[in-house]
Amino acid sequence: MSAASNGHGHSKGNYLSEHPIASWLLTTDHKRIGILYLISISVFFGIGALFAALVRMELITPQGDLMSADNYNRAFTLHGVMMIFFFLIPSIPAVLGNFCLPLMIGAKDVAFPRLNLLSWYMFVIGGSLAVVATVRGGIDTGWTFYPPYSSTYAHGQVSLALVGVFINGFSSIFTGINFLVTIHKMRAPGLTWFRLPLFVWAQYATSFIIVFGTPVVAITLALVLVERILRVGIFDPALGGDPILFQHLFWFYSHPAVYIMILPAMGVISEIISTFSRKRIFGYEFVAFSSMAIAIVGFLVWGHHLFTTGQSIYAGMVFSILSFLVAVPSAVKTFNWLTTMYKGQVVLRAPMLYGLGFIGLFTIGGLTGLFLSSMGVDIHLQETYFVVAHFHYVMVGGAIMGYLGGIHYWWPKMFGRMYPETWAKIAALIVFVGFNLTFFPQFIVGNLGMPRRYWAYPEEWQVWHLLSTAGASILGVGYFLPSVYLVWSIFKGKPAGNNPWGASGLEWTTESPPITHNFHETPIVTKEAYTYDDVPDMIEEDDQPERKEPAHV
Ligand code: HEM
Ligand SMILES: [Cu+2]
Repeated sequence: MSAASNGHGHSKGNYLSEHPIASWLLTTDHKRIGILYLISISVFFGIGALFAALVRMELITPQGDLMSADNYNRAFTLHGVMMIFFFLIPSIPAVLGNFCLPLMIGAKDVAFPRLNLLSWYMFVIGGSLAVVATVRGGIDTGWTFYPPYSSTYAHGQVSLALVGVFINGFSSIFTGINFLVTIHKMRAPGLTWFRLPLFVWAQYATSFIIVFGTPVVAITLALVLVERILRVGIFDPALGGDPILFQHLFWFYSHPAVYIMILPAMGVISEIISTFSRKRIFGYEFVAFSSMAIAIVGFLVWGHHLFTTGQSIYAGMVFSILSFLVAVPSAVKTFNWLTTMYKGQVVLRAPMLYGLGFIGLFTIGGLTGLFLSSMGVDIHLQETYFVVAHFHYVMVGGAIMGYLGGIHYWWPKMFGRMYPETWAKIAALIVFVGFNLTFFPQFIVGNLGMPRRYWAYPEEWQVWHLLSTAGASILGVGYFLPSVYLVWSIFKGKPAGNNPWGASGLEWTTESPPITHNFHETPIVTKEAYTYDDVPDMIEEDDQPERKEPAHV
């Protein structure tokens, strides 16, 4: 099966070689689509971050003195909508999944390249509508769009934002279907299921959640729209509807959605830990199956968001126990990563620092989830900053750490250049410190009683908010730095070579940046994932790009 080589033997051209804008906007190359997502997602992240800064600035003082209450509501809503729907959910699958998945399984592209491009357009259109909604008056419902507020009382551009999120749902579903079919049908000869890299397993489990969950939220939000415009009673009790029904439908998707954000990050971490410990992940099969277990059990726990809605106490007990159950596969992964490092030769390069940061922060986030899953404790903590801290630990500390780790890990493959390692390490440390300073105080002030989504608060809590805002400023610097040195590296970085980390996956056997069709010859796989006997060593850390360029072809 290795006859696919002829035709593109020239090694000068790669997927970046052709420049006209149209060749990008009409591309069906999964690598280019990954880069398009990288750019558009970064823009949406920037907008979301701007509104986070506004929220934190308002909370420096106990009085609500920076914005009006209405504008504060709009600010945190836009922050949540942008970050959740247009950054966290698509980030790793759409950027790193699109770029790496076909390379990692030895394929030329995803199964449906044109559908892939369509997904990107729907994503950009959806995100733009949400931004337009804000510019034209704003939305103040919170990212959860709870009716009857969102369906009946909220003013402004709620409908437009709902349409944006709805369209984006299709983008998600198309990507999920694309990945499922690609992983089933397009693996290179010899690449059996249990030889797949764990990042591919994670994408597989994630795609499964996307395809089964997203239609539910899309239809739910469409129903809010119908109620809002046509006044049909679905969720608003004044019209004969049931607002708790909305919460069930919304969380049936949105709890699994938190795993859409975290599972891909876990996949990235598995790649990084293995590569920088130079060792097969301990208990590979357990790590692979724990992704599937999380995907399945994740669908059974949505009721832990409804403990205080008056749902039956027995239902609450079942949801509580099942929520505790999700901790098991998560703990399996963490245990196996630690065991992998324990027996490996750990090298602390930049991606590994992000990987270690992920493990620490995700552990705190996951464990505090157990507090919230205990019904009695949740009565006290519900709708407080404790919840805010919990989900930021998992989503910002976990998912974004994983995303940044993955970007740093695959960057040399994507652009063929190395970034200045020292800067990357400094940024990783700043992010870690800034993150903890921002969100740890929120556990405390939440436990003291500070409700979420309030723009003013009693004076004695100011110190916690001050710490938090100071931390957010540091965190901001930490996030900004990579955008500087990474872009710099595209133009000035040292050539990376095919496999700078001495990693073992198929993506490292082709050129950096890869040629348009990925491989000169279809690779044939004869080994398990993560075998390091016959891969080159990691290149030395070297921060002086002025030095002689290595004499590669
Ligand atoms: C693995 C990644 C996780 C992510 C990304 C995540 C994310 C979130 C988010 C976004 C919320 C807030 C939703 C809102 O806006 O109201 C939340 C709340 C909650 N999470 Fe998690 N979570 C994760 C893990 C867990 C785990 C492992 C558990 C339990 C075992 C858990 C239990 C809860 C509970 C009970 C709440 C509701 C708290 C309340 O509203 O009172 N979470 N989580
Ligand atoms: Cu949940």
